[in-house]
This record gives sequence, structure tokens and C-alpha cells, in this order.
Amino acid sequence: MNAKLRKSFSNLTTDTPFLKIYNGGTMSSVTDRIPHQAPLLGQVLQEEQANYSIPAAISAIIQALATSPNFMQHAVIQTMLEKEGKPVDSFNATGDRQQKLDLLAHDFFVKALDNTQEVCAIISEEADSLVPLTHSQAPYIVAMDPLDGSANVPINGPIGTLFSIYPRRTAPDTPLQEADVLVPGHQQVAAGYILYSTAIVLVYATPHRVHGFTYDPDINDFVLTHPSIYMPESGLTYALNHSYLNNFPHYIQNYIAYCRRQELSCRYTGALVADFHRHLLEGGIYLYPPTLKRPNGKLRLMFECNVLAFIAEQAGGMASDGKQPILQIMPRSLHQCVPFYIGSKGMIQPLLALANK
Ligand code: FBP
Repeated sequence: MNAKLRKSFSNLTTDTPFLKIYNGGTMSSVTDRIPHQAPLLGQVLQEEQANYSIPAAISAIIQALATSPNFMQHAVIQTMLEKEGKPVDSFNATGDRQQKLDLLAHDFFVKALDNTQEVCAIISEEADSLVPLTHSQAPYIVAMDPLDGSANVPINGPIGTLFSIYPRRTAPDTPLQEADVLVPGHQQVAAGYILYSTAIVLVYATPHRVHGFTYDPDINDFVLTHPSIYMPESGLTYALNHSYLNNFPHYIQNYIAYCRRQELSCRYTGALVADFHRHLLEGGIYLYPPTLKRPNGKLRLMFECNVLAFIAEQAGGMASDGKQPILQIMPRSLHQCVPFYIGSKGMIQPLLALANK
């Protein structure tokens, strides 16, 4: 083991699980582990309840969503082993062909959220209309993209789950209508995502904080690894699908030329959640402008844009459709798409200056 590596492990005793494995040993049991110093997801949510009177229902909903790692890992591996990464013969409301995993993930989260007894209905990228749950009088509605970046599954790329929590605004004993859930994103009470990649991370935002957690499979729980995240004012990367460059509006072509003059790197993973996570931690900007094929862009206001816009704004970043902040947009339909620009304030402002010239 080289000296530098030895120095970085100097605080670890020989029976530390990692060194055991590193030296070819096996992990005998969870008790082998040194307990985490950092708090777990449940502890942090309890603290938020105490300090900011976040309703216990919100904690229960986020904890229910946080049960997905095992399911998602098994479902992805099953899909790969059975070579079932193939699309199924159905399309979602925005005409994208659904993957079997999209539907499996949708069903998993419907069950998990129904079990909380706190959610009266879900709206999902994989369901054409509102999905009423068993507890019709429950106080919250969840909007979600069960599986973002599903095209990445067959190539083992990063994927994610996006979620927003809205308070129900109509009387509990009245049947919930689609119009009841078409509210601007600033009415969210919490939002977050789970990124399934080299590690599994969960990020959630409330009106007070944005926290990041890393999943530890040995204790089947999320450990606080990124407390109180603030998005850097600017970054060294941008994310955009260059293949549509000639179809983008001129202000976008000018903005990309501006990014290139600054020698910013283009990093585009094919999964919005993964690109956004990079920008949340290191600064940067993600752009999905309108194209000739998609005059309103590709991303769904309710399931993708509002979720990340809420997190970005809580973390000091910005999100816009080029004309107005995403969180101010009054949705016209469940599966409405909007042009989407999100990231560091210092990178969004010059774009908006070009867009509104
Ligand atoms: P899905 O939710 O259907 O995966 O669509 C969203 C998305 O996959 C984003 O994650 C990604 O950034 C974008 O679409 C990629 O689109 P394109 O292939 O047109 O660049």
C-alpha cells in the first residue's frame, strides 16, 4: 500500500471493515461497523420537525420515498440480467416510449406512498391522469418522475427519482380534481430526488434547508453527508444536448458561444438528475431549450422542472423558462413541457440577459 494511501488510512485500525475487505477479508456482520458519526435521515427529519415545525407527515413521505434503493438496485439488475431493458409497447403522455422499469418504479412508489396514509393522490410522469390513493382524505399530494433518465438503464448510466410534495388545498371530503393539483411550483412544501449512480444519494429541500445524504447498504439507511447545501455562484461546466444546436433560438446559440469562449466543459449524462446534482455541488448550468421538434422543450413542469427549481432556489441558485422563474409558472396541464434553464445564479443571469435583449 503506497505511503500516501497508508497516511490517509492511518486513523483506521486493522479491524476496520474497509481495511478488512481491502486486505481481502469479508464483512462478518453489521455489528462489525463503526457507528456513523453523522446523523441518519430519520434523525435529521426529526430535528427539522423540532426546529422548523416541519409536519411529521412530510418526514413520513420522504422516508417512504427513501425505501427505494433496494427495490431500484434489484429491478435494474433484474432488467439487465433478463435483458429486459427493452421498451414496452406503451408511451407516456408526452409521447416518450416507456421502459418496463418506468412502470415498475411507478408502481413501487404508489404503494410506498399509499402506506404512509398521508398522501391522497399522486401525479406521475408515467400516468396520464391523477392517481387517487386509498386515503382520499389525506393532506398531501405528491408529484413525481419515478425514473428519470430511463434511457440510461441499458448502458448502466445514472438514473434518478424526482418528487414534490404539495398540501391539498380542497376540502378533504371533496373528490380531488385534476385542476386542484395544477398549482405553481412555489406552493411546494418540500421537494427532492434520489440519484442512483456510483453511490445512491438523496437530496431534499424544505423552505429552510437543502440537505444531501448518501445511502449505506450495510445499515440500509441514508447518512447525512452534505448538510445545508448552497449552490456555488458559478461553475466550470454546462449541460446541453449539442446535437440540436442549430435548432435552438439565437440567444441560446449566443450563450453557448459565450460558454465556449470561457472554455467551460460540456458534461451531459442523459439524466437531468445527475447533471443537476453536479451543478448543485460544484456550480454549473443545465439547459433544455425549445427545439423545432419540441417548441416547448422536453422537460415536464410538474414532474421535473418544479422539483429541481424548488431545490435550486432554496440552495441559492435559479431556474427559468427564459421568460419567468419556473416556480411562478401557472400550469395549464399535468404533462405540460417548458424550456428549462437551471443552475448557478452567475450563469443563469447572463443567459436571461441574452434571452430578454
Ligand atoms: P425521462 O424522464 O423520460 O428520462 O426524460 C428526461 C431526460 O431523460 C433527462 O433526464 C435528460 O436530461 C433528457 O431527457 C435527455 O433528452 P435528450 O436525449 O433529448 O437530450
